[in-house]
Amino acid sequence: MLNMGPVLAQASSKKKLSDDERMEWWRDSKFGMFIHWGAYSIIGGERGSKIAGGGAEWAMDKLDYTIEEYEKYPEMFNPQLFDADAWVTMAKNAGMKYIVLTSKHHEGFALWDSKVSDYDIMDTAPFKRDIVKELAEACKKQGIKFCLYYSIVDWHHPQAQGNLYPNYNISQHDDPSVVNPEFPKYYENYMKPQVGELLKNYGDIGVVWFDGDWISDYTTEMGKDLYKYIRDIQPNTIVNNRVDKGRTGMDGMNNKPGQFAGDFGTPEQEIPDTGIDSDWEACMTMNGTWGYKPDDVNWKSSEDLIEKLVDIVSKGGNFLLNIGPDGYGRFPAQSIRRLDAMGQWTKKNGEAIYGATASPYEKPKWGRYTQKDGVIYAHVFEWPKDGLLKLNKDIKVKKATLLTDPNTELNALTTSRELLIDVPQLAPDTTVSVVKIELAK
Ligand code: FHN
Repeated sequence: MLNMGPVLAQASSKKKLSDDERMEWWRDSKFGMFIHWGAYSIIGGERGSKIAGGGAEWAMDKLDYTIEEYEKYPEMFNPQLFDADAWVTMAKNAGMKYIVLTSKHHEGFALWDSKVSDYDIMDTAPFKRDIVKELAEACKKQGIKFCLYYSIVDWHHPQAQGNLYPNYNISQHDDPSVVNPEFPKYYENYMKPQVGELLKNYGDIGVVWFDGDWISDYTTEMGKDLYKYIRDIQPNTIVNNRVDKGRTGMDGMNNKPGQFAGDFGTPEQEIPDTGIDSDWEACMTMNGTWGYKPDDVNWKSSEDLIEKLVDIVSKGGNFLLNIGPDGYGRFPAQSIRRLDAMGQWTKKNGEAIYGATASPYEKPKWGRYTQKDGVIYAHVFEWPKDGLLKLNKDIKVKKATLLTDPNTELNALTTSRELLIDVPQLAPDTTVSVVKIELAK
């Protein structure tokens, strides 16, 4: 029996909600933190003079570790500087409303006290602290939704990684001509029970975020079965579309609505061109890697990340922005600086983000629109040099103000071609400035 502690023990089994009610908190949240953390965070994408290309969480594959060689990293995973409360506070201060932690990535190492496996934080690692539990408690205390990522791909489990079969290596997981007949046993006796542990022992789980759906061994029958299994345990949990086989490439959208299980699409490292009439969440890295990789200095600027948040919300999506903590349990300083900058912006402009949706108007050249409760928010990326903001003429203004200065009404004039709003010469924000337009009935 796990000692869940007082906070999680209070987790309730609430009444079953309708789909719209179930999705409501997630749709309103708009901004979440992805955390890629595991034994790969010690490796940092480097092995001798070799640097892994792309994501450092793929170190086991990219740097050619055998299972035995790789096992020594979980055996030394001892992140003494891990502080769940501090992580949650950083997410919260950035304006994020939920956290998705990689409970087990492709490497197969579980960050919680799994009774199904010894390849976990309690039995293999010297750390011997249940990371999932600590983070779940910290989220609950600070009012952030706690969510878990789980990888279907498992390079460590003998029935999943397929090395038992001739000419099969971990990079060939997506080759349909290579079938691993042992995989269904891994699914039934290992993967499903592990997912069950996560849903039964850590209180309410906001989202279960699967990954690794592309491997040919995993079937749509398994996906539908898993989705039902999860909702039977926690009826109100939300599950991403990678639980099944419906996503298309990296765009993550479900191309056949209704045919596959899953509650939302998961575009990865990209933002759709226009709004999409279904739930979706774009996940993205701050540099070019999900797992910690000091060699990667390709950081997106804070301004760029703020614009991406706005762009996504203006198209009806959520933004899941990644952090790759190091092997000691620290967020990279570059990530912390970007979280701070996003927090300063969301504190001033959050009204135009949380609970907002796509507007019916085409995106303007100078920025984006969001809308909520009879208000259009004009997010201006490029402040007009002539002091005249040109908007869609169908927007009927009752009152226009700067979001950060509600007492100064701005003059508005509709011409035959556009709506003109007279704005101050100087942009109120150094990144995205927001003009609030209350609509006439
Ligand atoms: O292979 C993974 C990758 O490491 C990372 O976890 C991302 C996050 O969406 N998903 C994968 C590929 O789709």
